[in-house]
Amino acid sequence: MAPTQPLARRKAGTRSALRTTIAAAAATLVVGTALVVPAQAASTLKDYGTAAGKDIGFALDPNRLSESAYKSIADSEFSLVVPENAMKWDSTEPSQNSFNYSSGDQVAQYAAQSGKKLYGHTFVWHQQLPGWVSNLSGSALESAMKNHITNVATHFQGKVFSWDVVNEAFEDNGSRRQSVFQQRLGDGYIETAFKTARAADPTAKLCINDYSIENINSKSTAIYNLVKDFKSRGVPIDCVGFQSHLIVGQVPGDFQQNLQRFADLGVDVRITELDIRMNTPSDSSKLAQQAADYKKVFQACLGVTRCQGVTIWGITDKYSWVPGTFSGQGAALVWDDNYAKKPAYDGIVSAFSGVTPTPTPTTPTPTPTTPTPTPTTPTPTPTQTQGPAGCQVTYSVNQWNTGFTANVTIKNTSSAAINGWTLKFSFPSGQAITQAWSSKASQSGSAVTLTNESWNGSLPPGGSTQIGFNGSHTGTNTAPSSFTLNGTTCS
Ligand code: G2I
Repeated sequence: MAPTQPLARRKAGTRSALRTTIAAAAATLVVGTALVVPAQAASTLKDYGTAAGKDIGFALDPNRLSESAYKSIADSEFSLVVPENAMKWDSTEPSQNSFNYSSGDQVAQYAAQSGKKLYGHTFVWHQQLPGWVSNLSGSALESAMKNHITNVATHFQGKVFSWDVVNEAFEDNGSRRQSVFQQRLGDGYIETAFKTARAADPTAKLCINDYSIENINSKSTAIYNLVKDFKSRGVPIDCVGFQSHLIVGQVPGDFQQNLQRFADLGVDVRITELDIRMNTPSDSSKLAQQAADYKKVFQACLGVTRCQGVTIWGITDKYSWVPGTFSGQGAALVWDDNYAKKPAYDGIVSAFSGVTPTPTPTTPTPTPTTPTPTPTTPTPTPTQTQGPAGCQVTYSVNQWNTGFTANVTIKNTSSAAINGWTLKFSFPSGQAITQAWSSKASQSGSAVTLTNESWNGSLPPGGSTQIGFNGSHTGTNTAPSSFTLNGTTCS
């Protein structure tokens, strides 16, 4: 999974006692200081997407950005952001002609500052529609709809590159949903909405978006026919969004074929709201199936040139909309309640087989605190739940003359959840950690102890987490030959 080559595990050479003493002293001095050498982080979903020419998006609730684990995944893993709720009608125009962009602007600001594409969601939808809209009739409703689209599109022009213009306009049987727009304006309202959006922002891509259209069925065919009709009459439409709120084990076999038939009409396609739910609680077999399902969805997009990318409807299971809507279901996203990567993450990465990720160089955030004193006695291992089989550690480095960055993946290969972990190993050739991220590091002589942060301590069966550190070496940088996790030797 990691782009860097794992160092060959060579037998540690003998080192003089003097050198060990010096290295240990150096470790004591430098732990907690920042190196100025830019480090290269492990590959992220965004890196794979960039290399494959696909956007990797997520739905953002800007209120969660104050949570550091949320923000750090948002920052590093995605190239596109869509507001989960912040640009919907009830947020942007809660009372008639009185526009409120505070939440939407927060999302736009985050997109700009984190270098992500901003996808707009959504102008016309029967849900999250303020009551005043439903009280209008006939031409007043049409004017209000046009006014809404024009104002919101104009406000975000140059920031939002693509809009869901109309959302969920069809029923499963392919008939029009009897929304207030359909009932009072008739079939033509979709066309009116698209024309209004094009006039307001001629630069934005305009999409129709819906759920349960991932396979070839009555509903997707109704949208297919609408797109075909719009294209033949010159009504503006650029893209179709396939929400993909799916169920574990039920990814349609004809997903790619369905995406392709839309692409062949001359529109872009995109997976816009992906999540794959299961009956809770999760277990290792459901999580493995979910990983295979995420892989299948990404493969469907990768197999279609006009598929622009995949957006996941959130980051952590903790904040997913699913349990609130489908009682007894959830665990639908890629990171669990504690921000640990689920097997789905590796499932997605495996969909990119053959793609060499475009690395994201990052400079590690300097540790703001005073150096962590090197403990002289080993840190006691807290009581852990440890399954029978144990753990797997992947250790890879990027190195230069006297420094290196290590990326370490810790995987729980046991059948029990790990709640809190301590990883221990020895440096064989006098290396010293200078700065660690995603774990708390201490070093005593050659012995290194890394313990979880509050947000990555839980590793479900099959779950993994990535941590990293910068270090110094004296010319030889032999990789540690063995690791223990909570006292168990890892493979
Ligand atoms: O329902 C899942 C998605 C289906 N496709 C369109 C999407 O826009 C929709 O997203 C969900 C959001 O994920 C939820 O967060 O849309 C829901 C509304 O239909 C959103 O839920 C709402 C709650 O219903 C409100 O009570 C709450 O105030 O989220 C609001 C903000 O947290």
